[in-house]
Amino acid sequence: MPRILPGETDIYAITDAGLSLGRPLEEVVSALMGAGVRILQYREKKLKSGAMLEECRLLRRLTREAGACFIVNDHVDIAMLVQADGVHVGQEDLPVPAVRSLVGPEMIIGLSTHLPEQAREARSLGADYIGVGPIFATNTKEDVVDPVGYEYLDWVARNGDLPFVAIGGIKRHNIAEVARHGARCCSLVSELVGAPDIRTRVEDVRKAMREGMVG
Ligand code: TZP
Ligand code: MG
Repeated sequence: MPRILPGETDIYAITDAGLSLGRPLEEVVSALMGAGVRILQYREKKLKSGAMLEECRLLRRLTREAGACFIVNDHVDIAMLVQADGVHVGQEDLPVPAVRSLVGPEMIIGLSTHLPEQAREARSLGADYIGVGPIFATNTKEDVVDPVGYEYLDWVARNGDLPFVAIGGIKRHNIAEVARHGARCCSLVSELVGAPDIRTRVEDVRKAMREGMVG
């Protein structure tokens, strides 16, 4: 089965247990997969490592069955243990070259960036794609940096040399505009996992994004 990479498909979903309206992770991720989402990141800041490992085993199975790319946030060890497709790190996490030395040449490494200098550096560090954001203010991430707005997104869309994923405060009402600024892959947390009807929400988000891509 061909591997889908971040940047190659419209929606990149990220889990958040606290925003999932009390529904079990399996239900949320099954709904995302059923709606055709093909990139999923496991992002969990509260659980103990053993519990995270169990959840990632489950998500590895669900994403594999759906033919989706599975990425683990922060936890390189767990990504390796469950044979995830990738791992995503921030500027304050383990440096990308150190992650690469652990995971080998095949695993996808994503790096969050907020500035042109960080985007320029990402390829030489060995990242395969970059996160670009937060585009807008968001309450989902606790230690989030100030919104970068469209200026940095425009810069990456014109000058970037890696696949990129826009993130931060992206909703169905603003995703067309984000797409108009050059994003071809958008990462959403609360807008997807917090939807009462996830399938309909994915359809709505996708439709809005396509409008931005053509308009
Ligand atoms: N990294 C930058 S912003 C963000 C992360 C993980 C959270 C985005 O969440 P939401 O709910 O889509 O604004
Ligand atoms: Mg991190």
